[in-house]
Amino acid sequence: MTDVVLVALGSNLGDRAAYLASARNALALLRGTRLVAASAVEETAPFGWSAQGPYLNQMVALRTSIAPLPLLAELQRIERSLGRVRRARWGARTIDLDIVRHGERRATLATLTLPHPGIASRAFWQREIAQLDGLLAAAA
Ligand code: A4P
Ligand code: MG
Repeated sequence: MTDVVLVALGSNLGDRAAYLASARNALALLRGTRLVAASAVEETAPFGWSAQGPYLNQMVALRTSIAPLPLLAELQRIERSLGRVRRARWGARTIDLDIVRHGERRATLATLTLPHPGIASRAFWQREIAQLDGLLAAAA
């Protein structure tokens, strides 16, 4: 049983494009997982805390058998492997990986909200989701 999962990538420290590429590679290597589509990479102005540099953002679609909470743990492991240090919420980071959608699943746990509540307020996520939905429909 696999689900289509959308994962958002964001980086605003160091070699941002290289962090996105390393994260895509690590996601594609997860057990029981294929990376099936990727949106364009977009440069975006920071929201939240404004005294930080611009982000490169991208979203990818995975087909995976990994359930939401173990997948969140894998994303946090990848973040750590790419040098992410948790400082301020919404502060600068080498890589941030968020689960935007996990199939049709809904969750309101302390550690995981699905779908991600940021969808409504982030125009760049809405553009990336539209791109991925188009790519997935064309491949179906
Ligand atoms: N968490 C809950 N739901 C989820 C989910 N669906 N996916 C929890 C991933 N994590 C989820 O995240 C804090 C906690 O959220 C996690 O421990 C997890 O249990 P974090 O990655 O530790 O910290 P964070 O990223 O600073 O907080 P958060 O709330 O994820 O921030 P965002 O929403 O990711 O914002 N500006 C631009 N232009 N582009 C960006 O990508 N990103 C941020 C961070 C700020 N400004 C930005 C961007
Ligand atoms: Mg995050």
